[in-house]
Amino acid sequence: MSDNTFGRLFRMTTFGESHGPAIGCVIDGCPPGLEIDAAAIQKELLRRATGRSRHTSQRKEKDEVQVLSGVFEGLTTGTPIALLIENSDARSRDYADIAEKFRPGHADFTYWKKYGVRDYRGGGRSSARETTMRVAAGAIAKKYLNEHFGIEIQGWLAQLGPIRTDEVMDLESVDDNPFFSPDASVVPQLEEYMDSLRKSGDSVGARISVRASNVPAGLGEPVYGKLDADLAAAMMGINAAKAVEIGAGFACVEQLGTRHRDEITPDGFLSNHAGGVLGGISSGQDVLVSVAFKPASSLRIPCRSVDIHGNPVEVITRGRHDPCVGIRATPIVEAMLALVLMDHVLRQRAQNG
Ligand code: EPS
Repeated sequence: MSDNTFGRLFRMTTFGESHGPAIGCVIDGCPPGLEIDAAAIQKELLRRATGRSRHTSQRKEKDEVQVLSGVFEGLTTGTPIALLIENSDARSRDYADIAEKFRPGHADFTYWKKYGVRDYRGGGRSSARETTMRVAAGAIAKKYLNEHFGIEIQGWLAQLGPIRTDEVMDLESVDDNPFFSPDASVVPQLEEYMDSLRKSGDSVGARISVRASNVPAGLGEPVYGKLDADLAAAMMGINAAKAVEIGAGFACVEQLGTRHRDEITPDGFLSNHAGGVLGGISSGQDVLVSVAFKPASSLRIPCRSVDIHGNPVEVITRGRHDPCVGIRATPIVEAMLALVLMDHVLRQRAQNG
């Protein structure tokens, strides 16, 4: 399986499967001298972890990160940073019934078509467990970006199924509820919706938004390697992502040019429909990205499918699944934004000093 590496100058290569002994990554290209605070990495990992509330997968993993290399006396040395998390609560028997069946809407169909072999336990390599490493590497990128540029990255749940959660924007409260909602007043409604969804056995989609502030102007390449193109690729590379918007996104279809253009005054821009990127290059405005996550496909409600021999079968997926994968996606979206900005900061330094 190729392409397990993300980034050009700040390169993260991940490995491992959800039900293998461990999941890990090697980060190549991290500048030396960055203080690595294992507690800060751990904090990010726990924001993403399963079992933080009854609304997510109940798999119980400590997600304790081990830093195996690249750090000496608390500082990065410029050598590869290897991170490892052991898997301790995989329950592979849940997957025995679907070892030769395809879950409609799941990657197990296309993995089989591509490789003719698949690790069916817990989705194998296609499992969202791989995102632990994005979050861990993202925590290092976040630290560098913050220390060197004052960049702050904050994500939030903008919508869960039919419920909008971004009408009141109190970003300080995002980490105070298990949904990452910026509006605390909708949390009871989210709880009720999720309780009833869980009972029904179905799943639902969500939209996550993220903002990076204090991003310097000039990041991104003008033709290939545009900052917004790299952001779109990074976000679409997250499990279950189905759409990405930068700034006004699809709303720009209905906007007139006089509204969409962000007028400029000596004191700065008057709006930010561009989402902080013009011509593929950061403008110095906040970078704004939104990602749509589909309803997950591992459901206990029976459905029609086929097995690997093409025979019609009924599929029921057992196990400890997320009825809304978007609930845990906020730290992952933040991490991918951090990884893209980190890469472009190093690329900008390489060419422009
Ligand atoms: C996942 C299915 C469940 C989740 C898992 C993602 O895994 P399993 O059935 O193997 O327990 O628990 O999420 C994690 C383990 C994690 O750390 O995010 C999937 O199919 O993507």
